[in-house]
Amino acid sequence: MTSNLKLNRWVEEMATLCQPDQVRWCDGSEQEYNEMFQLMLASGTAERLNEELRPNSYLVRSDPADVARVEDRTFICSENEVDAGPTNNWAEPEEMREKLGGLFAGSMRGRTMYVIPFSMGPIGSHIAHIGVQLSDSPYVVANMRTMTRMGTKVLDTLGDDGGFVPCMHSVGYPLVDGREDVPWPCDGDQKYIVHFPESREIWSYGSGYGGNALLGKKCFALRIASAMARDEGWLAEHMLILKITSPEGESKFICAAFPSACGKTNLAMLNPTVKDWKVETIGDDIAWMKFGEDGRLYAINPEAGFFGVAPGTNMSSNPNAILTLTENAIFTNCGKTPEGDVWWEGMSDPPPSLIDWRGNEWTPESDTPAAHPNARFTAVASQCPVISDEWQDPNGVPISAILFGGRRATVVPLVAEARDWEHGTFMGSIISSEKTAAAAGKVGELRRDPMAMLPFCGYNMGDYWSHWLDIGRKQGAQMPLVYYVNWFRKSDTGKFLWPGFGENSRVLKWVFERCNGSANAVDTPIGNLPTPESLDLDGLNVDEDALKTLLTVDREGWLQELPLIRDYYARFGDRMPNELTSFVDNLEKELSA
Ligand code: SAT
Ligand code: MN
Repeated sequence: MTSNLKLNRWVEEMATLCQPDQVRWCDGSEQEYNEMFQLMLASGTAERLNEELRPNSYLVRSDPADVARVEDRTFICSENEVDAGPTNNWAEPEEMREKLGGLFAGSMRGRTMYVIPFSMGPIGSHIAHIGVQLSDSPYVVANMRTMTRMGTKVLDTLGDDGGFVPCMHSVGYPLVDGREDVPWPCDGDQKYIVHFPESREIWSYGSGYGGNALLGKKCFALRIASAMARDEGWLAEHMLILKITSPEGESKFICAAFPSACGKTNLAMLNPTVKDWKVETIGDDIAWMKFGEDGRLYAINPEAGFFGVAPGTNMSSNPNAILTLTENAIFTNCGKTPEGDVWWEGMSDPPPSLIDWRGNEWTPESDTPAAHPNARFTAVASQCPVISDEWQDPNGVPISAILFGGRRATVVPLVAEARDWEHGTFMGSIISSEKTAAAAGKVGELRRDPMAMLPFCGYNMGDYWSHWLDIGRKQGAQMPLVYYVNWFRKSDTGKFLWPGFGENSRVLKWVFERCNGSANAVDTPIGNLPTPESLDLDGLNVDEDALKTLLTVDREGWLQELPLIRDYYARFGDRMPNELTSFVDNLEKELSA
């Protein structure tokens, strides 16, 4: 219970709607976390891992019909369709409310409704915001305790009249008419992940997995928060935050946005190969940025843990993630070794036999993977060996640079610096990854993912770009420098030209030195590119031809790409900001000159 009238009333109203057997207010304690796992052990949802190999950790297997975010079941229900824009699924809000009312009616019968108060960001930070999730899933309670600041302390901060984002969640599997419970209850056929951006509400039905169910993450911290940020003059972005420190002991903070499968968590925790430089982690997925009194953008990581993709994570791709997971971790849809530890593809040589993520016997000869490709780990950020001292600073950290990146085999160079914020907004708006292997000299089919926000922007993407431009107009010279990076350029024979991983620190170092005005660049039509001498290549084995490809402007390639950008922009109609369209025209002129 709380003294917050609005919260009490809402909880009562939702309990009346969902008809749980009981309502339980979560306090966020360790005891409560353990109790959730006792329940999950009893229901067959979770297994305890070997205490010696993986202390205080659990493996959970989901229903095969519930293994990832469901973008086609995700809706932005703004009053007007045009405010959701062409990149979101829109549904008429009143019709959707009626639909949800029907689905949630009685949806928690036979279960407990947990009240989960949580803070996105350090409690009491002026950049943080509070949400309250109601859920009938103990798995969600346990994960929310790791991923957010959760429990009684949040209610204390909320006080009598504090505001919160209501986040309604049910797995959609009421225990009625003698129906037995199952290890992973969900509604395989009917899933709805619904956002009302104007009234700032989230309603999620039918899934217990990841971003569908841990509503603080993508639903609140990105979709709803992006709409709040637009109205209130700040930024809610799908970005990691890292701290980089020079041998002289000077530190800067950098944000970076990448579409999925570009190694964002790896970059956030990278071990630099440039001598005596240090990189530390603030966040691996989301950044909220507000202006400080000095006019600079200050960022917090609204999350308190990592919910990362397990497959591919190993001691060379991301040692710091592996070390974060040594204890107190939740593993979902990973394989299980005979010794009682977890295993996933790309972790190490496959063991001779396993139980796979579906609970079946598995050997290296099996033609299905042991871990689901979207298998996940959940662990608190404080366990990361390279977590930065500032990661909980309520004032946030001042951002010097923002990186945008995609996965491009062709055209896009290793790094280009935007001339100014407006140009940087243009760069962010054209981020793309190749869907298909690109033929040499020809652009493959592209998947656009502007600012890596395609599935996460809670309103019209055209308006979102206008918001970015507005913010820059207000702050001008105080804005971070912006960069477009590409670790994935390939040769004509299909070989990666850049080694990536820890070697990406060479690009971070150049960015750092650009912010200080101490590294050189050449002005080109697509922005400022490093001179070969300005990029620290000491001890790196990249041949001269590769370097040339990585650091020159592919004029033909860019010219081929401009019509694709124009087509994409055209989708946004009159919501498309003219400034960005002008960049395409200017780029064409400069490239043809
Ligand atoms: O499942 S999450 O949305 O939390 C992670 C992701 O899909 O990016
Ligand atoms: Mn993400």
